[in-house]
Amino acid sequence: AYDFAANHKNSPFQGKVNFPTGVFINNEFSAGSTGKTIDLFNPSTAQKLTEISEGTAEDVDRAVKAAQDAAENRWGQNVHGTERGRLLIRLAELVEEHADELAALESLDNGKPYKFARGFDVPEAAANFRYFGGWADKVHGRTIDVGGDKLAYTRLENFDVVGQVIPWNFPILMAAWKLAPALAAGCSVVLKPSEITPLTALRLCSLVKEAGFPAGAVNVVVGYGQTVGAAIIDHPDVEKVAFTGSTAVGKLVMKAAANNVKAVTLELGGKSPAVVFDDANIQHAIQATAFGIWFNSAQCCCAGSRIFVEETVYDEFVKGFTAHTNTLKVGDPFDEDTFFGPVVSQTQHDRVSGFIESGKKDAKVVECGEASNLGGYFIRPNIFLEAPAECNIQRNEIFGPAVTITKFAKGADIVKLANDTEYGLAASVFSENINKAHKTAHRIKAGTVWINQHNILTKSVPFGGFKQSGLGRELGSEVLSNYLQPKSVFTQFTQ
Ligand code: TXE
Repeated sequence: AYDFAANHKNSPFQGKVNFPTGVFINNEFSAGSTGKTIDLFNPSTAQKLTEISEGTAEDVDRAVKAAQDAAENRWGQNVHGTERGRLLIRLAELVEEHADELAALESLDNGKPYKFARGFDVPEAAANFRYFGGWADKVHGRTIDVGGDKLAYTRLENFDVVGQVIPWNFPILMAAWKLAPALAAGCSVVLKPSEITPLTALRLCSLVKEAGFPAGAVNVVVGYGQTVGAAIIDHPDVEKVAFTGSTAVGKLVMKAAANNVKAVTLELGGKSPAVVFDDANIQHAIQATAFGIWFNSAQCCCAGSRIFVEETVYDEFVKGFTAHTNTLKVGDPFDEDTFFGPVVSQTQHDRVSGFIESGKKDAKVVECGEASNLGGYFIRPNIFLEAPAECNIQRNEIFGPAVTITKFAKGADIVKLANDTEYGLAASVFSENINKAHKTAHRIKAGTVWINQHNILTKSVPFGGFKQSGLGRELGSEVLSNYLQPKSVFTQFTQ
């Protein structure tokens, strides 16, 4: 067992945790079919943490069969929404009961500060299970007046088996975002967590079983994208796929799903703008845009990575933003005062560092905070000033602690610049002028526009991309339609 007390004196959770292993099918853990393993690393030390059983296409096939069997015999249309809701709410309670442990595990596996895992990721995961538990018996069709001796009504029927593939930036929360609405709708699920951060999704599986979900309703196969991920997307009996990850892989998923005309929803990358007008509350805008980019070491799909500031307040903003960023500590995720943990992996460290090096050639850089000497995948925050619109760091998703701040002329059409990206996931507008703020929000092409805040997400507000940031919506009542198909029943009275 992994002993938090022995390894992390500063961890608020001091218990021991048995690392879950393998593949979870039919409410049982097992090893992958080949017996191979995947090494997991602690991002804070770059040391190997453990190894985890590697799933395969064969395991995916076993998981799909289990899910289908559940759909036919124990789940889906066999279980009324009220009971599905009860199970989801029980799962929410179990997540809350184990919140300290789950947060510590998340922090260890992903590198995010414990205080954020405990204060946001884990409670918000529980909140998703509870919220969608509430929806489970409130989803139904409608009756349509077609006149004469006829009756038409619709039923919203769940897909039997859905496949879900999720990334490493919010491991337990992404699992909850995907599982909660699918289970509320009555689908059976085969989910692949990221091979880099599978620990909390697997721990969640034991809570799914404890909550009383029938065998086969939730199946999790850990493995690589090209093997397990592709096997889920390609499987002929998986009727719908939901993917969160890079836009590049999202395009592959969409193409592969075309082979059997699978329903697809995609939540992909972004290059979200934050627009600060000179009539904003500047101190507030500084704090909010800093949170908008730096939260989770900027590993957020909706991170406000392009900040545009009206020229009249640009100097004041840059000075305040830099000073504020300098107060945010880079360090051990278990330290109470840490804001920036490491980025998630060596690969991401190299990728983000490459962007930062290229940015230094194109723009003026302000390096903030202190470089960590902890030995893990730490990157201090970098602020790039006046980067040209066409350069690498202005166009591409960096997904690490780097931001551009760009000046715009007073009265210039900033929306054109904000929209000058292939992405459209999110944006924010800072102004005390309600008319300007809302009019600007309406013109920005993005699935979410925040006014006077950035990076605020919750279970009841839909979230998803315009343009190449995705298809379909997560969260809110909107996400339920991803997992349901309407059936029309059209009757002729004969007497
Ligand atoms: O993502 P991948 P990576 C962006 C971000 C980041 C970059 C690369 O810019 O720097 O992507 O990250 C699975 N078929 N985002 O390479 O590969 C994979 O195993 C099926 C933004 O880690 O897209 C993992 O479970 N599945 C994003 C998931 O896809 C495949 C969050 C995401 O990994 C697959 C993550 C395949 N062929 C990265 N290849 C966001 N929107 O939040 C990989 N996967």
